Amino acid sequence: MTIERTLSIVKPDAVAKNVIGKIYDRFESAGLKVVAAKMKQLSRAEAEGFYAVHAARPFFNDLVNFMISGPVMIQALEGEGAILKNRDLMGATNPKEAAAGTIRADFADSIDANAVHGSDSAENAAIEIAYFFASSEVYSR
Ligand code: IDP
Repeated sequence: MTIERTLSIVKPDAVAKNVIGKIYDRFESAGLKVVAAKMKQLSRAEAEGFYAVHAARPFFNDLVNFMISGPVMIQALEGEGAILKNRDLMGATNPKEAAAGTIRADFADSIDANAVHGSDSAENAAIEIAYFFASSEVYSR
């Protein structure tokens, strides 16, 4: 395994539920380090740009509206196999299908309001981290 970085977002539903700390605990307990973090209310343009790959999907507008409905907590996570490890911690996109003990099984309500985002590849992780953080804001440790 190599040391990787991945981009994670605690989505508006989980911020509103006041479970940022509980979700961070999942990351840290699994050996992932928070190496950059910021709370932010995304603009419509920022959310549309972030999810541009989904622009043609029928759920795109709902997704963007949800992502701008409240502040999000954005972080870069670093650790061995961080991308897959974070996806495992998150669980399936639809919380009804998410394995027991995953973040989405425990904190998400629906496929729309599903608590967290996590990069799905090394290529996307690099793009997504750079979307939200300058390299000087990422503290490798
Ligand atoms: P992921 O977040 O597990 O990587 P993606 O397929 O990349 O899932 O989709 C991005 C986000 O779009 C999901 O987290 C979810 O919030 C939303 N989404 C995906 N599929 C649907 C759907 O069929 N209906 C409504 N929202 C969806």
